[in-house]
Amino acid sequence: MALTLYHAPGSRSFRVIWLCLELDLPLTIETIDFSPKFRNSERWRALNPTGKVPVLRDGDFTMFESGAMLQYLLDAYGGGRLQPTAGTQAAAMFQQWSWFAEATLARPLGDIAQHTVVRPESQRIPAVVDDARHRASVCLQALEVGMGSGPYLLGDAFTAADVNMGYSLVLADRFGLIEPGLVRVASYFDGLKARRHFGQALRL
Ligand SMILES: N[C@@H](CCC(=O)N[C@@H](CS)C(=O)NCC(=O)O)C(=O)O
Repeated sequence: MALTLYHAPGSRSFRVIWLCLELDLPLTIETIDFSPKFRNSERWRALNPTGKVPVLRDGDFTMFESGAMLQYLLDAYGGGRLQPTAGTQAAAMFQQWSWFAEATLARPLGDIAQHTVVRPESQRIPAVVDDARHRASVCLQALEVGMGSGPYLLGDAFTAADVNMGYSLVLADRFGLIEPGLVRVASYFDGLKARRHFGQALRL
């Protein structure tokens, strides 16, 4: 194992750092220049053809997509920790919430980020932000009614699905979307934030 994460503070690389801390896996972190110029460079595109962050290396193996990185780390080095047994209903829920976190909830959150922070001001469209805030609220409401009584997505067991969701909730919180009515979501998020490695990962 020779894990290197190409990281930008505040980005989805948080998921990989948090999981490695929870699994006690040794990880070298290289903080990259998040500017569009660097991310569009040939050097970065060779590692991640999408021009996005993060990238994970394990020796001479390289991959992008943060959720897939988590699955790789669990399967290669997790020894059965932080994920349910494949083929069970718990594993189906693990997949449901992991995919929901990135493919459904993080989509509108990404649109908000693009049109408030990432793109140059001249390319930002306020109507996209309004629409994305609405779509994100619908997703958070789905989490509120769909997640059960917790404390984690799969009940008592903390899993990597919570790591996937944790970053999406960091973003939602950053955009002021965890509103007072989202009682379960707020208490779930508080529980994630109370984990020692959450704070440690966020500070890197
Ligand atoms: N689904 C991808 C999303 C990657 C992504 O959107 N990364 C953001 C940072 S968290 C980024 O690089 N944004 C810059 C851009 O899209 O221009 C993943 O989970 O790795």
